[in-house]
Amino acid sequence: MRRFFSPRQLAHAPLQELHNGGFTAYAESPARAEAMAAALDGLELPADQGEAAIRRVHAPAYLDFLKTAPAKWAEAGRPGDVMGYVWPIVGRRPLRLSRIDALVGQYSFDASTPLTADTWDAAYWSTQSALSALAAVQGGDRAAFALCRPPGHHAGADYLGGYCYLNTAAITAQAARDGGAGRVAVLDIDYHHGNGTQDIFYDRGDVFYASLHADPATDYPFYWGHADEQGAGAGLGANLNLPLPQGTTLNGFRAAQTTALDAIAAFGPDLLVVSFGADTWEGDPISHLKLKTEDYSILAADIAARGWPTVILMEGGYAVEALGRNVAGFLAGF
Ligand code: SP5
Ligand code: ZN
Repeated sequence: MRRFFSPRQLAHAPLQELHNGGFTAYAESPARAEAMAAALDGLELPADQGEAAIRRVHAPAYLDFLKTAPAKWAEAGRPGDVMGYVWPIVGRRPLRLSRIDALVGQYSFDASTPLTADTWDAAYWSTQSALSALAAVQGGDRAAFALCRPPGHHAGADYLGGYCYLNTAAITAQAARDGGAGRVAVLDIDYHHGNGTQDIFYDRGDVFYASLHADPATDYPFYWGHADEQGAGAGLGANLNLPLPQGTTLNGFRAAQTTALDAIAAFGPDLLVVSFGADTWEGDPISHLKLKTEDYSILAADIAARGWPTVILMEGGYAVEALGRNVAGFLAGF
């Protein structure tokens, strides 16, 4: 299986995130990608396909914000990384504010996703890795992998959050649609609900979103990922959330994944995008599921057995020391 990664994805390195009332070291560190890259042989550099596919998903004003916020922050005399402290509530009036604090509140939903001067470039190359993996599958490969970092599934059309800036899965799914795939499914098996991906496709019937994740009643991102979120309008029935209790082991996870795969089979996709997170591992420092390293090859084999052309994208996973073998095991199982 071909696999893509650019070292330019490493430069993004926020110092800290707000967590439980205090600042802690940023969990989504460059060391994650270095550990995965060290465990995977044959990594290829992605081609530069430009911003067109990104602009099919993200709002122009949001992309301008990602590119210009670090300079505005520095101009305002602020130290450290860009981070919001005031957020508009849902249903905000469309005010045209320009102060950096107002902008970062408008375009984000948490205080654990700082922007640095290197964030845009790293996030851009993360999307290019995803698009190169898609190109390999469009060219006839059975499957391909992109070592996406920063991750993407929490980012919406016009907001960042959850360590995510550009939604690689949504960009890939939309690019597949634009490339001729009639129906695309996204299977999200990161520990967290992919609220951004859900939001982007919520009212569409051509992209099916299915997610296994820790119950948002107990886990981030809290406000999305509940079982009653089933899509709207033309997308009603094309969104499937399968919340899992903390402590779930392989049997429970595998059964839920089979439920998701059966629903995707009924939808009948031409292409599958997998948002793969290794933060479901038993030793993950910020998560509470109990998958073992050897479980990942079993889960991947279950997905592969369905036979769909598949683009696998990296999302979360924060146990740096175990990340390489967990990802390598998943790809080997596929
Ligand atoms: C892509 C992805 O997995 N995003 C997860 C975002 C979760 N953020 C909320 C949890 C914050 C936990 N912070 C722990 C910091 C330890 N230094
Ligand atoms: Zn996650």
